[in-house]
Amino acid sequence: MKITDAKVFVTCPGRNFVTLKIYTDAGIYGIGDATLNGRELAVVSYLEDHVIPCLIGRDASQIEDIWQYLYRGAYWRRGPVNMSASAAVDMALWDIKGKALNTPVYNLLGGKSRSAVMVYGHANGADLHDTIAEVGKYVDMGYRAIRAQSGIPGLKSTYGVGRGKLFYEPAEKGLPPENTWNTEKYLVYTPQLFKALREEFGDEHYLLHDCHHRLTPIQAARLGKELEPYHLFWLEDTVPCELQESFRLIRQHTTTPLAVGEVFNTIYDYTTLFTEQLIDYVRMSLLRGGGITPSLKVAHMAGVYHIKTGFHGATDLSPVTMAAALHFDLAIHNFGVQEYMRHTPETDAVFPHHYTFDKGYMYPGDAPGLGVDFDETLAAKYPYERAYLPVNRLEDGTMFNW
Ligand code: CS2
Ligand code: MG
Repeated sequence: MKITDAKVFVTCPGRNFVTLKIYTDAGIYGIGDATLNGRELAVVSYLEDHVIPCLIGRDASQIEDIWQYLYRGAYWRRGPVNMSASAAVDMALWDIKGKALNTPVYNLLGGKSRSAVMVYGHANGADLHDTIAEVGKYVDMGYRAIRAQSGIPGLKSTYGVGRGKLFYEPAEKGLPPENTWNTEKYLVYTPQLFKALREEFGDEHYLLHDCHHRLTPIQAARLGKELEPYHLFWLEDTVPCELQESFRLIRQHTTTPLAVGEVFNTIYDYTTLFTEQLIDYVRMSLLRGGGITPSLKVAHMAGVYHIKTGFHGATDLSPVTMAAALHFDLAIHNFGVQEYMRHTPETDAVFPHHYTFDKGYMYPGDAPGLGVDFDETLAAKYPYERAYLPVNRLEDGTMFNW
């Protein structure tokens, strides 16, 4: 089965998505997600100008070889643009293989290891009262696991709290907006928030929280320690993750479970974190990590060190990545939880899919391949709109992390 053509589509049904469609001489096509939030067009060019010409004529069934060809063959390894492009190709090829063999992708990955995929939703509130109310909505929808983020008293706006309920969208149209940050205010407030949440909802639900890389190791240690009485499911991205060794200090001080990896893109970003058992959950998305093929290796290596998966599933990953993640989550042994930020109805209409949500769990469905499609005609009605993630500065103007 030879690859005959591949096309890239950019659409903005509320937010930008980049989609790759690979066609074969068997009349079967596959689709992959190539969306890189705020840098979408770089991946479009990488695919159109540098990847697609090398794909034509290759055997679509040779998924591992094509992945290695793109990774090793480029000479310039790693990086979010390169790996997102490779991920789109990889997802599309798994989709094609599933359709060719008339079976859902989870069957090709070893079959079901569980019957359902536990997901966590995002409860975002402007303040403590509002956040309690938002968590309550997720409790009512039947979620077992809920991430709580809140505006900080004394700070005008906070990344990760955002506009829109249920359809939280991190990027903003136009040029990057700026937030102002104060770590001390955040550190004082966050334990109060989780105390209030436990008092309101008891111990039944898993609670999660994302620090968005804003702490130093000793601040992360302090927060982890102060959150211990509220036994979080995980504390995510405490420090900027380039320095894996910084987790040694955090780990020494707290038993709060740690999750890391949404900005990582290869297995080499994890070697110290895994081998020294410095984290509990690996967060990389299938999209940022180069697709299903390399992510299987990351998950398997994590499993050796008692580390589970909790893959990224934000709205800036299209329903194609969501579908691929659900097949993956169903199949691997060391699955922990899957992030699920709901897409808008406009996005869901552009990407008709078989996956479903029921009482805090998701199911990829049994359609052959990934079970998600792309409506080109509808997509064409939503042209690309420039949008960026906000930037963050300290109160004195110093450029800071998210
Ligand atoms: C967040 C994301 O889902 C998460 O945990 O960190 O909202 C992330 O900031 C965006 O995906 C960035 O594009
Ligand atoms: Mg995050």
